[in-house]
Amino acid sequence: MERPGEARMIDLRSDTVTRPSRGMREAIASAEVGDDVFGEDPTINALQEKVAGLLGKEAALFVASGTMANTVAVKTHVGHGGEVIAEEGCHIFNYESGSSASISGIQFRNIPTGMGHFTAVDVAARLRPKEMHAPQTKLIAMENTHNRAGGTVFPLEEMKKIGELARRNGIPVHLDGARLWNASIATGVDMAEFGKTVHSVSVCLSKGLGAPVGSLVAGSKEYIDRARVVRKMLGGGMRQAGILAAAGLYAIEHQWERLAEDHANARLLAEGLRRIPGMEVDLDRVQTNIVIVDVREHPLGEKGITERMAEQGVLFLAIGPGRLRLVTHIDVSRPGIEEALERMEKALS
Ligand code: TLP
Repeated sequence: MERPGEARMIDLRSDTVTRPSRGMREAIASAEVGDDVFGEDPTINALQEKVAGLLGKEAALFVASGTMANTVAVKTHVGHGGEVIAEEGCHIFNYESGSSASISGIQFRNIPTGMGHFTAVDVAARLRPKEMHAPQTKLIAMENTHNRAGGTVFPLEEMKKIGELARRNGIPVHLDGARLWNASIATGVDMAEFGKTVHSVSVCLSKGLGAPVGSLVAGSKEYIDRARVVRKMLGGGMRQAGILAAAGLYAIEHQWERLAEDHANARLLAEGLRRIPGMEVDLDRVQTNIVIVDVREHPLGEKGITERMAEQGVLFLAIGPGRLRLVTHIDVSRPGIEEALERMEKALS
């Protein structure tokens, strides 16, 4: 879909930058609403039911953002002083302003990985002994797809093994599935298959799906009843927010399947960027809509490159020394990607 302004500015900073499509705005305008703190917003109720079903869970709860979804999920699982096993580069640990520590009072035990996914063996080695000197393992958290690793998919088979290990040890598992929509499209595996391996899942509507706002946490009915209290405590109880839920329902129906286009565009982008001297892309990581570029050998460095390309109307992020991140999404179609590549080859070769 071509959008006005695309030729001028190509924004690949994130899949969060998308604007609601015309159909989505119509769905928003005609949404039926009620007071959701009383549980009376029919559109929110419909969205929660829909997403719970997609994730193979009994219930789901609509929240404002992915960060709030993860915060509510963690706080509902873990009391103060608990330890959470999670991957080193994961979003919960690195990009949520320390909410798990400050709001839930937990500490992390991190697993370093290259590709963003760990194994049941990695987890087993980090379970704490049940004795008074040790912090107690209270949660295992996974991320699928893994943002910082480059949109990589956490393999279902390993998730199953981790889920079994966790169950044997009486520890819950949370999945940050902000981009589980992408994982499902990339693998052909139903989201419910991933969802069944864990106790709680968060998903975002405002990433690749293209909705303006909103995330959900899903789990058992008992868990979601407790999560609703945590959401209220955090000030996240919204009222006639069905106008937001309507965008989410529209996105699931009309803008989910098309993520395959974003994945194809990411591959095109990755292959093109590799032609620029000083830019390296590990194609094994380009499994969905994120492209991580290693520019340690490029004379301009990550900062110089982002600045020069911003002048040329192509936006993306430097996410660490020698690392760039480009994300494909609904507002940049294939010609937009080709144009971005052309401008980059010209300005950076
Ligand atoms: N990620 C954003 C930034 O915060 C980095 C992005 O541009 O990718 N889980 C994962 C895996 C995420 O990537 C994000 C957002 C979140 C949770 C949080 O979602 P929001 O931004 O809605 O709080």
